[in-house]
Amino acid sequence: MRLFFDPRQRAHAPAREFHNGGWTPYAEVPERVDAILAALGPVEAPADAGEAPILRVHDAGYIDFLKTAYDRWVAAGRAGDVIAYAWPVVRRRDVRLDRIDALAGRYTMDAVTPLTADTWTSAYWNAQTALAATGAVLAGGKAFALCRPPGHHAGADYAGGYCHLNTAAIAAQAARDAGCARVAILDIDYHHGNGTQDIFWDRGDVFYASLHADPATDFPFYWGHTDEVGEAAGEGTTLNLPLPQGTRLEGFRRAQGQALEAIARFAPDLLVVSFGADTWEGDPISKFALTTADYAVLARDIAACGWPVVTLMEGGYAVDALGANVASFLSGF
Ligand code: SP5
Ligand code: ZN
Repeated sequence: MRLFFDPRQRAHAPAREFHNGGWTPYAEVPERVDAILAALGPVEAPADAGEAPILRVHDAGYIDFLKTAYDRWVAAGRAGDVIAYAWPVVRRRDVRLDRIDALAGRYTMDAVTPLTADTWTSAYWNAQTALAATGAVLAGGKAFALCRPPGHHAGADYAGGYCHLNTAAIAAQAARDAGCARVAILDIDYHHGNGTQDIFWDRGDVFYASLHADPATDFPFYWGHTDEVGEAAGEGTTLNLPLPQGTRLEGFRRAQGQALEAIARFAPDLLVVSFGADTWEGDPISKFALTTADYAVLARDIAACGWPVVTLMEGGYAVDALGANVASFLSGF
C-alpha cells in the first residue's frame, strides 16, 4: 500500500471554533496526522499537479477567496482567524462583495471552519496528496491519501465542517478526466458529505453513497436525508443511508453492504472511499460505537468487491486512537 502525505498539510491550525453557543478548541488539529504517521510509517510526498485539477471541481472565485481571505481580514484590522457572522440564506445571487465579512459568509457554511494564514497552503497540498494517491491506484497499485484537512463538507464554492477543498471530488473528477467512465464514492465518515453530494448532484457519471449519523440529530443537519437521490442526469446516483446514534458494527456493516450493492449495479471503474474514523466508539464529537477491529472488517467487505480503491482520510478526532483505527482499516486491503 502506497501512502501519500505532504508536511505542508499540517500548517492550517485555527485556535478555536464556534459551536453550541460558545468558543471551543478546534477539533481538527494537526496532531491528527502525527498520530496516523506514527502508526503507518514512512509516506511519500505527492508530485505537484498544479491548480488545474482543483479548478475542475471548485469555483475560481472561491479559490481566490481561500487564497486572500486572511490578508483581507488583517487589512480590515482584525486579529485571529477569519470567521463569518452573516450568511446569504435567501435568494442568494451573484452580487459584488468587497467586505471580508460578506465574502466569508458567501464562501462558508458555518462557524466551525475558521481560515488562517496557512489554510490555502494546507488545502493545496491536501489536494495534491489526494491526486497522487488516485494516480497510483489508476496505475494499478493500492494507495491511501492521508488527507488533512478533511474534504467532504466543502462544496464547489464553500468551506465548512473543517473542509476547504473537496479531495474526494477532486480525486473522482481526476479519474474521470484520466479515462474512467464511471467513478463511485463511498463516504463512511460519521457525518454526511454534503459537499461531495452537492458537487455530483446532477451527474450520472459519479455515484455518491453515504453512511452517516441522521441529520435530524447531527451536523450538517440540512443534507443527508433518504429522499435526497440526485436530480436530472444524477437522479438515482446519490444514496443516503442515515443511521441512529449508537450504531455498532452490525448496523453499520449492513448499511455498507446496501451501499456496495448499489455501487455494484453502477459498475464503477474506480471507488473513492471517504474514510472517517469519527465513527469510533470513543470519538469526542461523534456518537457511533465502532471498535478498532471493526474497521478491518469493513475494509475487507469493500476490498471483496474487486474494484480499484483509493482511500482518502476525512474526520476522526480521538487523536490517541486515530493511528490504530486507520491502520486497522488499511489492513483490510
Ligand atoms: C470532516 C468532519 O468530520 N467534519 C466534522 C464537522 C463537525 N462539526 C460540527 C461539530 C463541531 C464540534 N466541535 C467540537 C469541538 C470541541 N473542541
Ligand atoms: Zn466527520
